[in-house]
Amino acid sequence: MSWRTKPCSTATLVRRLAQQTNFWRAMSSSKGASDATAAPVAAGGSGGTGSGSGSYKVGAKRQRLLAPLPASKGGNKPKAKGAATASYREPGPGRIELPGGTELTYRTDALPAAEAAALFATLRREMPWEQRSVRIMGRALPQPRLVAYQADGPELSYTYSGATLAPAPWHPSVRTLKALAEAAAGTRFNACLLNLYRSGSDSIAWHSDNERLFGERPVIASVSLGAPREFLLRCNADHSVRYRFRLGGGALLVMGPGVQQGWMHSVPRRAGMAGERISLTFRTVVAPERGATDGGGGSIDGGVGG
Ligand SMILES: O=C(O)CCC(=O)C(=O)O
Repeated sequence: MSWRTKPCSTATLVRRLAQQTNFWRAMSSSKGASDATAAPVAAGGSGGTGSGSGSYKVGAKRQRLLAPLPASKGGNKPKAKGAATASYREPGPGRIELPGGTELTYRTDALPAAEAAALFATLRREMPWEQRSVRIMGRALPQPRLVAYQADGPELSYTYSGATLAPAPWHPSVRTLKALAEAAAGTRFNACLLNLYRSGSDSIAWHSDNERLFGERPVIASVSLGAPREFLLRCNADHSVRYRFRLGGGALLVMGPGVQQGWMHSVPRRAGMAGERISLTFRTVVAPERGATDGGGGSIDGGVGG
């Protein structure tokens, strides 16, 4: 496969990220407490999960909350016990310690806005996006988003929800973002699943990426481009323990070791929300021969996030 665009400078992006990483390290060690101590924001608003506007306190410091997102319109009823009373913690960017000893790294500006917009346009145009059909309880259904998959080699195929993705070679822009994600996560990735959410009607249901081909405690890093969407995280042991992040263009989220074992994540449907979003989720396939073996962490397309 050949690509039309020139990649942007990996070195510049990685240097910038390293500077930010040092900044966050300094911040988190001086702050002492993790952002996860932020007071939870109760779910509310009209039928949704809360608007997320206003401010909240982290330790002694007051922080501005995320800009409001449109409230959900039905179809996103939480199923789990305790979920009806769920409230969401909405930490600011930085290193976030989750209950249970795992952690996330969250950045809102890993890429400058102009670069994020240019990368979105390139990948929107040049990726071989496909809408897959997945088997849910014996029925074939179209996935509510488009996907593309790239990896180091053809042996790194990825099977989930009963369908196999054969890897394409790296697109230069994806390779650039891989270097950015690797610098943030401190690990090497050999595969990337890209998701294209065409509007608020596209989504990804509660799931964890704990398939055995990713090994015991995988690190997964995502880069977001395009329109902002909510990314939700909930604790397997207590579904009322939840976090919400607003992943706008240029945001980066690293889910550290253990997150896929103790938590599920989703990008819920937000009917009426316009704007396309691309997420690039970088992973390391360690056991390609186990590609078809599900780790049992929930069906990626079996429900609606929310
Ligand atoms: O779009 C996102 O940020 C999440 C994607 C995701 O959960 C996945 O690809 O497994």
